[in-house]
Amino acid sequence: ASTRAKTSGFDWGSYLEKETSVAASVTCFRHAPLWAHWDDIAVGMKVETLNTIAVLPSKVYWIATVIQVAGYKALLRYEGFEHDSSHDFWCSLVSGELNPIGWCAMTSKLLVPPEDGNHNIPDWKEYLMKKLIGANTLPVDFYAKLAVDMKTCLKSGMCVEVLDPEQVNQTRVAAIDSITGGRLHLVFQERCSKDVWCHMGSPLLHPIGWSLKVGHVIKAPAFRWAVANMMTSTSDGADVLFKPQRIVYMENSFFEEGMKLEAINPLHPGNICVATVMKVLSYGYLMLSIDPPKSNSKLDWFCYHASSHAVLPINFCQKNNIPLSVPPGYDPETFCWENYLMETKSKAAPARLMNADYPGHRFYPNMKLEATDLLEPRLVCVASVKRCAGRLLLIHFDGWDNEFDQWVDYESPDIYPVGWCELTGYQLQLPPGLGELNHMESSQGKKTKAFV
Ligand code: MLZ
Repeated sequence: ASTRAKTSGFDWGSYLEKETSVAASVTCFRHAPLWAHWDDIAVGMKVETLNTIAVLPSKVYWIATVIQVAGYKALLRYEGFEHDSSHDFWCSLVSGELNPIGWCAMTSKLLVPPEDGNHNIPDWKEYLMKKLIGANTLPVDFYAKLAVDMKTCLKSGMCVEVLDPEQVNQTRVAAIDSITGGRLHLVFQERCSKDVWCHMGSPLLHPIGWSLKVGHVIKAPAFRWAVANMMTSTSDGADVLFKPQRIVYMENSFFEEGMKLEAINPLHPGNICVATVMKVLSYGYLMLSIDPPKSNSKLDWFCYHASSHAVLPINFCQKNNIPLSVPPGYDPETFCWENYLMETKSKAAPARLMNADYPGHRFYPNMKLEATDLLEPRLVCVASVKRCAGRLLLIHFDGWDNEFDQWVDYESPDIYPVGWCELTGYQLQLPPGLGELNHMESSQGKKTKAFV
């Protein structure tokens, strides 16, 4: 299929065709614009769009049918081409280039059939009448709904607490520098080796005062809270935007210090490790450490909410056939939880405390999407679902070594439908080898960790 608008240099449509992959549907991503309205979008839907094969001096339009949907993108065929795919084209459903049937009449635009497709249609009017009966089109308020979904109440200048990119056991105060598609670029007041980029729904992001409230370490004197608080309260109170965590009942039986479990390693999100609960904070937050637990140095402790997808019961890996990262001195092949608990004189965290809610999702291996590299969260990359295990998806970054794979929750705000970057104006990272100019053929070997 041909492309008509080569705006970004990368064409998801031809990439999907080349890779013989499908894209995960927009309905898989709760935080994506138009998520709740995407059921209106279906193959067979008819739209009005620019007729690019007309050789007329002025702009004319024609009707096209959606023959494939891939994330926010659609493959279209002009009406009258029937089974002839030679002029099919990919277009973003959210770019404003596609309009509902009736739009030309309403805005006094000309509908002119393409000249190229001599498809023996003597009477276009009659032909169209037949084709349009019963056909769906874009809802008239489609773009209005998109505009609503693209809005955010967060503003640059607002302050938040966020995980310190230099030290995983503490948060620090940051200010919002810019917002793109709900992704925040955060900057720190004092020198920091890294800026932070995260979606406003990220579990790493908290309202001012959060650390104090839950008992988490924060790199900021009380003075800074006061200043930040003032700044936030003058800007509509950003904390209303933070969705409340799942309520957990911590009385009677809850996670206890010393309990063992399996957890996604925040510094290596492709690894699920043997971990220990080091401290139970308020409101269901836990400080964990990868085994062997380092009780003398708290620097490696990290915080997950008890309901986080990253907190997993023992034997989760074994049941799902995922290699478990075991403590040094143990062999992953022979590691046995029962023995390990005996040797370390510890208990396993009960599986019933973990969030096993799994209403099902529609992700399957080999589906394509756009995914954040959690270790370099400025980067949103061309990626694939490699595996599914319960709520978890193993994301593979196309063109990168398996070493870069990362586990995420199926509801993670860090994954997006194909075409999300184009919609929001965020830069999409292409698979290495495709280069800026989209040389599809010149695929080099897989990029390995040595390039970091
Ligand atoms: N500095 C690193 C960036 C890796 C980004 C990979 N994203 C999937 C490198 O160039 O290796």
